[in-house]
Formats: sequence, C-alpha cells, structure tokens
Amino acid sequence: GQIVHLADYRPTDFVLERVDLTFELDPRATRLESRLIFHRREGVDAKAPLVLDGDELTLTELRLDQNELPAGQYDLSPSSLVIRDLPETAPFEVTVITTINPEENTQLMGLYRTNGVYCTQCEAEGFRRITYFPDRPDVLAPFTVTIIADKAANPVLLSNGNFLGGGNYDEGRHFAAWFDPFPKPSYLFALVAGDLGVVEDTFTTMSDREVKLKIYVEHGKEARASYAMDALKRSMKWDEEVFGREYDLDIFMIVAVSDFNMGAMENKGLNVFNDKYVLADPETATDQDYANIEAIIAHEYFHNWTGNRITCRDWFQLCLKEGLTVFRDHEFSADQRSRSVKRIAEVRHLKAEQFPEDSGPLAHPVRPTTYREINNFYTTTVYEKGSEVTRMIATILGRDGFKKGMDLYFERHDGDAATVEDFVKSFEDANGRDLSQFSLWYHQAGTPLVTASTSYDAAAKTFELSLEQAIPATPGQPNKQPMHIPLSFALIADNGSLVNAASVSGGEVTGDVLHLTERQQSFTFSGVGSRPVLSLNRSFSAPINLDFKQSADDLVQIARHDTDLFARWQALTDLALPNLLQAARDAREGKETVCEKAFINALLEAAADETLEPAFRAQALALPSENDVARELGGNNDPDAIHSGRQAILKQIAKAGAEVFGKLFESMKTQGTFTPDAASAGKRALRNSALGYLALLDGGAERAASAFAAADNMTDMVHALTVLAHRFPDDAKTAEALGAFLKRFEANALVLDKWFAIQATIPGASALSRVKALLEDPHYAPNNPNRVRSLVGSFAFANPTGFHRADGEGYRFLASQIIGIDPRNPQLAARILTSMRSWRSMESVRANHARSALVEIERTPSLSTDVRDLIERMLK
Ligand code: B3K
Ligand code: ZN
Repeated sequence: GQIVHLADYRPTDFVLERVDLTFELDPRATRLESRLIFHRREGVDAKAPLVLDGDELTLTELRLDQNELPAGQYDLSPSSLVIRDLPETAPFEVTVITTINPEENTQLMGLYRTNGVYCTQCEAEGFRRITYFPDRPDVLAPFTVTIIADKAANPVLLSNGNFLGGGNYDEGRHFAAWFDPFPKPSYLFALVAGDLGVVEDTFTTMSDREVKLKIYVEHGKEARASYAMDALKRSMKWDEEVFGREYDLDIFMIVAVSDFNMGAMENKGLNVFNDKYVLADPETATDQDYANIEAIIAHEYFHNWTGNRITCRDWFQLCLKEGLTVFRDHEFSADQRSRSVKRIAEVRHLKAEQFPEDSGPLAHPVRPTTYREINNFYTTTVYEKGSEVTRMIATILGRDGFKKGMDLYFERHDGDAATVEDFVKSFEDANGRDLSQFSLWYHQAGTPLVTASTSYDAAAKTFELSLEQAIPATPGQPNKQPMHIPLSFALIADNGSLVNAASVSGGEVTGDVLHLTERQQSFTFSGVGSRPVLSLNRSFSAPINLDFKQSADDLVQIARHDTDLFARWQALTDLALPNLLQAARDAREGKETVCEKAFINALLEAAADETLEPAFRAQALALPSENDVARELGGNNDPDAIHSGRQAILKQIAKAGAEVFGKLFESMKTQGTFTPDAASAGKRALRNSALGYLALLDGGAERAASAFAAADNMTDMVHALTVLAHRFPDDAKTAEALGAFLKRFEANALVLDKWFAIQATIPGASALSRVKALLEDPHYAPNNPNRVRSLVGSFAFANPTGFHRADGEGYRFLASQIIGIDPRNPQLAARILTSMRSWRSMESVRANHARSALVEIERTPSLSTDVRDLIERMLK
C-alpha cells in the first residue's frame, strides 16, 4: 500500500490499441489467454519498459509477437510484470497466459464464483486479479472476449458489447464471443457464465434503433425482475429526454448475483447487480426496496454516458462519474416520484452519512489528492457530496445554463478519460462564467458552517441579512478559503404570502438565490413593508450547516406557508431538534422532560393536513433520528440519554396526537392489489408512522401484533415487526411474530436479511448478546456480504444504544468481527469498520473503549491495506 499522489499523474508510456481475451473457464483453474497490442507513445524513451499490473496470478506463458519471451527479457513480482527491449516505434503484440482460481476468490474482486455462477468485479483494481494488464482508467481499448466453458453447467456465457457468435467446442464445452467497439478501461470489463434464467424485453431508442434488454437471475426468480425491467426502460427514456443521451450497443444486460460487495456495477453493456437491487415483488419487497431498485438501475444505466463513454483519467477523479451520476439518478427519481419528498430523503441521508464523515478523521475533499487504498474512497463524500456539488452548479447556472454545460461536456469529452477540471471548464465555457471560487467545493473538505442573523428597520422598510461562513479544519487542511455558497431564500409575510423585495444589495442575487462568496457578507432587501420571516437554504440549495436562531413562531410560519415543501419539513425539524437535545440533557440528569406545545401542535397540524401529500407527512412525523441528535450535540455523546430522551418526546407526541394517529391508521390503508407507486407508498409510510406512535400508548404491543398479522405486503409487515421487536423485545408476541416471519420466508435470502437486521437493531444493552446468538443461527452466512451487513453492519451503524455500550463490549465485538472478516474480504471489513468514524464524539468512557478496540485491530498482523488505511486515519 504505497501512497498515491494526484500530482504524480503521468500518461502511460505505451498506448494500448486492442485487447483479445480467451477464457477457458474452470472453477479452480481458469485459463486466460490475453493478447494485447501496444505501441510506444510518441516521445517516450526507447528503453522504457512495459509495466503491467498483477495480483495473485499464476503466469504460465509469455510471448512477444508470438515468440516465447526469454526469461531475461521480463521481471515478475507479486504485483507486476515488466517487459523490456520492446520495439521502438512499431506496434507489438504481447500474449499473456495466466491461470486463476475463481472458487477460492473470497475477496469478490476479479473473477469469482457466486452460487455456482462465474462473475467478475473489476472496479477499481480487480482486473489485475484476472490477468497482467495496465490496470488504470486512462488506458482504453476495444475488447474482444471469447468464453469457453462446460455447456451443461454454463449455458449462459456473457461479456461486454455485442454478441459476435458462438457454438459447440469440444468435450461438452461450448463458446461465445463478444465484441465491445467502445474503447473502455479494464475496470469496466465483465464476464458472467452459468446457468441462469432470463427476462427479455426491448427498447426503441430516439433514433429508432431496437435494443435488446435482458435481465439474468437465478432460475425461478424471473417474475421478481419485472420491476427492474420497467425501471430500466423508464431510465433509458428519461436519459434521452432530459440529457439527450441515447444507448449505443445492440443489447443491454443486467445480471443479479447474491454475493456482491456493493450495490451494483456499471460494466459496459453488462451491469452486474447485487440481487437485492433487482428482485422485488409485493410479498417480499418493501416500498424502500422498490425505490432503491429504481434508483440503482437508473444509476448504473446512466453511467453508460457519465462513467463509460466519458470515464475518469485517474481515480482521484472518481466524483466525475459518481457525483454526477448520483445527481442524475436523484433527478430521475425526483421526476418519477415526488420531488420534494425525494429531496427530503436525500438530505436526511446526506446529513446522516456524509456530514459525520466530513467532520471526522476520514474527512477528505470530493476530489482527493492522495490515497493509499482507492477502495476506501468510494465514500459518501465522493458520491453524495459530489452530487450536491453538481446540483449547486445547476442552481448557479440555472436549468438552461446547466444543460448547455452538460451538452458541451458530452461533445468535448466523449471517448475521453477526463478530469474534474474538464467538467468544470465545460460549464464555464458554455456560460461565460468563472467558476474558480466555486471549484473549492471539490478541493476543500469539511461542511461549511453558515451563521445567519437578520434585522428589520420599519422606518426604512429594509430587511438586512448578515451571513458569515466558516469551513472547519479537516485532516491535512487546517485553513480554508471562503467558498461560493448558493442560498435559495424566500421572505414570507404575516399572511403567509411570499414577499418580493423592491431590490437587494450587498451581493449577487439571481432569482431566489443569494450568492454568498465572502467570509462575511450582508444583504439588504429594500421596500419591505413589514417584518418578513426569512426561509433560508430552501431545497437545501447548499450542503451546509446553518446556524440561524429563528423563533418558534417564525419556524411555524415557514412550516405552514413556504411554497417549498422541503423548507416546511426543515422548519418542523428545526422545531423538533431543541426539544430532542433538551430531552437528552434531561435524561442524562435524570430529569423529566417537557416537549414544547408549539412544536407538537405544528407537527400534528402537518400530520393531519390533507392538502399535504402523505409521504411528506410521514417524513415530518419521522423525527430526527438518534444519530441526528448525536450529530447536533456535536460531542460528549451519551447514546442512552439520547435514546431515552427521544422516547420521552415521542410518547408526549403520541399522547397529544392519539386521535390524529388513530384516524390516519384507518384512513391511509391502501385498498386493492398492491402497487409500488410513490403515492401508494406514501400512504403506507404515513399509516406506518401513525402505528409507530400508537404503539407507544396503552395496548401498543397488541396493536403492533395485530398490524403484523393483518399485513398483506412486506412494507407493512416489516414495519409492524420492527415496532413489535424494538418496543417490546421481551414480549411473547414478538418471539411469535419473529418465528412466524422466519418460517414463512426462510427460503428467501433477501427477506432473511431483514429478519436479521430488525433483531440487530433492537435497542438496549441486550442487543449484543442477541447479535452474538444470531451469528450462531444456522441461517447466518459469514461469507455472504448482504447477510454480514444485515447483522453486523446494522448493529454497528444503526443500533446506537446497543453498539455504543458504556462498557465497550460493542466495540470489542466489532473489532473481533473485523479481524475475522478481513482476511476473507477486506472491502467488506473496511466498509463495516467505518461505523467507528465518529468515535471521538462519544463521551470519554466510551471514546476510550473505542480507541482500545481500534488499537486492537491495528495490532493484528497482516491486516489488509483497506483496513490498515482506515485504522491509521481514524487513530491519527
Ligand atoms: N462504480 C461502482 C462502485 C465500485 C466500487 C468499487 N470498490 C458502482 C457505482 O457507483 O455505480
Ligand atoms: Zn456509480
């Protein structure tokens, strides 16, 4: 694990012209003949050797222009193959024959086996585990791939591009050949072979070409792929309509596999998916599962242009494809569903995941400048903050300006391995606008803190807004420059209407956006007849922390009247937070807590407001989480106090709102056959949040148990089961329901994951013994990433009281799990370890236990680079 620096980037010495791969698949000894045609790049020293990357490969033959290479002409190390004395100018062909063992590949990087199916994962640096290759994203070439395999065991043979042909081979084997004409880097290579079922459809593109669509799943699961197919067709259409992007091959394939380290992978023409994000039906999938499938199918499809046609010059540019593609999938989901509700969910996720990363030891810029292990940079900062940065470009340039910039980017860089600078320059050139200050968003880590205060001058009819920005120090970046922060705003009058000021001075204002560019800046609105209420950072136009002390009355005014639903939700959240913080303090001191009436009334008013869509009301009722409260407290956190304080608040709301919740539970029942559309999902969400409150009242366990028994879809079932298990863990009804659920869904791995996750997140000190018992359950599968995440991951990320036990047992347990998982699957171990990223914000007893657990991991010999890199940064 050497540290890689952006500043050291230089192009390769040799240009790769084409790639021809022939695989002879065998579970334990797959043979690959790779033929690579190179030429020396102009101006490169005639003595420069060719350096190929490799990892855990057995080299069996090496030829140059079909002649065996003498031992003296190359050097082999565990991570490279270096070939010397190559032609000065003429193209040459290197033939590399290697043998690999897919069956023993537990890292799930490179070529591996999952349920008897061959499958690959190459991003970021997995192709070097398949063959020696210049395994970096700026080496692009067309690939021809021939796959030879036993026909009975592997009727399906897939790779990227268009199908060339196939047929019988020898001794029960057959073959298939694929050609991908679009030059691509090795990380986008894919191969799948096995016995799979398929769902087929077609899509006619904007220029009237018919594209074959195929989704491959395990036999018997075909019916569960129909929602994914529908989402795919909608994605293809949307990308044509909104971004003008047409699909380019004759066929687009998706394969769902059950062992996968992440969500999915955008390999050219052959996306490989974690089956969790493909398979769904009403009996087994929740509304959240449907929404995730829609978003991830879209995300991977959209990569065809943002990632594949235009790829990254080096891995420092990862946000170029990821941040942009997340932005595109967010916009897609917003168009398919409710835009405001989608925005609320995005911001909740951003604050829950990215904000803690950005304020802890793992903070890094959206475009980092160094890394030790690139796999550790597939972070929420690169993805979600990267998306927010793209969104701000759209906010600053407006819809048309953004479109012009995107069009220019596609036109200029199609076929390129590009950089963040190329991307920003396209927007600058298309709009004649300097975005250099704005670009600091890519380079400065840390969530900016904007402090706002206002004053109204009745005599002068002016309203003044004073703003100050500060960007906290982050690892390696002690001092920060002021950034360009676009703040959407509205002024709301007493009667609830929006006020237009006669003029604004003090800085740039475009439409409803204030451009904060100085460290301190005041905007003065003139011609304002009475004191308005300011709604600031509407739609979360900038990913910042806002310190703006508004009165409860002002927040209620926004919660009632803002035309931006996001801002209404934000106001309700801002009303809730002080109550939750006070409740946590009170709980710590053993005091009763009293929730403010103004907040409860505003919340219940929104809950009962039939002009508001149910999904919005459900979002309002889902108060800030325990982790949200911990983040607001900022340090010295005691999760037990946060939990009991929050429970006390919830109970007071439940009491005050019993009638409202009772009505909602009845009226929001969806009728007829299940449909996963957003409106129906919204009703279920609202009904289920009502149930959550009702379960806090007398007879709660019975209510939850009967809701569980009556549930006719997975959303309602999981929700009722969660309420039962989390509130009444020791009740006989809980044991009975968990048992019934297991019995009914035992054969369905994705539903079993839910069964594990619900139990892993039961709050309280008893959680750990429960989790340990579940590790011994015959249904636990330590080599299946989904299962490990659902048990160990849910416990560490989503069970604050259980995991952060004051005696440190939760941390010690996590350390032993990490140490156990790491040798088999470093990426999985590293991902789960990031649950410790905020350890310094715990109160001192817990923080000391956390440090010891991290040190225990650090002392383990032969840790993976993935885990070691995280541990070192977390302990620094
Ligand atoms: N590009 C992949 C992620 C690869 C992660 C490698 N450790 C999926 C995606 O973002 O679409
Ligand atoms: Zn992506």
